[in-house]
Amino acid sequence: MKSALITGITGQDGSYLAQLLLNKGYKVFGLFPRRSTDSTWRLEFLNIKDDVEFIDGDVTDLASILKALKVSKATEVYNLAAQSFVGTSWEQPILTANVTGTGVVNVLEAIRIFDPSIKFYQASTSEMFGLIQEEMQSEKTPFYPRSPYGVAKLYGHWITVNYRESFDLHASSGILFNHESPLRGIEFVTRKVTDAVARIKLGKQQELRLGNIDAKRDWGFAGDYVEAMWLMLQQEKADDYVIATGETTTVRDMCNIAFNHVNLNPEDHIVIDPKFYRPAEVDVLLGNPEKAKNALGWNASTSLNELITMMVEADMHRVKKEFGI
Ligand code: NAP
Ligand code: F7E
Repeated sequence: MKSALITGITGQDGSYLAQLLLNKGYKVFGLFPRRSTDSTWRLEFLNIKDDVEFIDGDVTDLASILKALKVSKATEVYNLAAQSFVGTSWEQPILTANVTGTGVVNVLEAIRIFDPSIKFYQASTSEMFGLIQEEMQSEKTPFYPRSPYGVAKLYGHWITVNYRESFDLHASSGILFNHESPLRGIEFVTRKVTDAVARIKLGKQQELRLGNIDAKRDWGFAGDYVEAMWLMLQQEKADDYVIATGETTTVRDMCNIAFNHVNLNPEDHIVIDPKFYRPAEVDVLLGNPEKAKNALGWNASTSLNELITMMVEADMHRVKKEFGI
């Protein structure tokens, strides 16, 4: 039986990836940082919490990663751990650098020391393109990060490339554009919107306060994107791939989809609040997934309409349950 170790297993992608790997017959281990409250709700939602094995550890603690490699005997390591909220990265830039940046080299060093034949996946991001240098971003587009998060991720990306080139590690970097789901954290804009839409529809909230609704993102479904991570580690040679839908939409239009689904008018509820503006914004992102399509046979199979509808429905269900409606 193949074993895999996932850092960030309790996050959105970690949970979907764990489910995918379990379905493929892997034994799945998760590096589990200590938290004072339970952080396993996503694994419970997918009904897989008891099927994965947690190993105490943190990506800022090299010794704990080494122990996790030893205990799990993993042949594939997926490094998804991060302080991943862009807004918070201006409030906690050093923590973001330590976890999202230096955390990557800790995992790579652990692999290099323990067993360099272990395959490695790094969760890179379209945030590295930031102030875009080309209208459609591909693996060849120069980077220009715009947040401490983007800067930390850029280090993670290049150190992955460097370990591949220096030590011949099977280390791949997936440059994933925004991907969402009913398991998305509530602070990210899609989930903030779908949760608010459900609460407004059910009479539990009146307004939705947002920042820059002219920003454009290339949004896909997380369930589709974790498949691409796995595919990268099944290739003979490690490489870097952009994972995206190839379509971009404003936050405003994404809101329209969510509100329209439950017959509400967004203009009656959205309030622009400068509190949610960022010190430096990424105005537009649009990914070119051609390489992944050709080399991995990967395609984004969920439209933004389907995705947002799925999220609104899930939040309607949750809010009804919360209020016993
Ligand atoms: P997420 O929901 O924020 O999950 C992050 C995970 O990392 C959580 O399980 C978190 O645990 C864990 N973590 C945080 N600090 C850690 C530490 N010091 N040691 C070990 N684990 C730690 O993020 P996601 O949306 O699933 O994204 C997964 C990865 O892909 C992240 O690296 C993110 O930056 C990257 N990415 C995401 C997107 C996207 O659109 N979703 C796009 C491109 C790249 P706690 O919850 O207990 O803190
Ligand atoms: O913001 C705008 C905001 O926080 C999207 C992370 O997974 O994807 C994510 O980063 C856009 C931005 O995601 C609000 O200014 C307007 O332009 O949902 P978000 P993100 O910053 O794109 C990348 C690929 C990652 O790698 C990250 O880890 O929406 N926006 N009003 C708002 N955003 C939020 N959060 N809240 C608002 O009220």
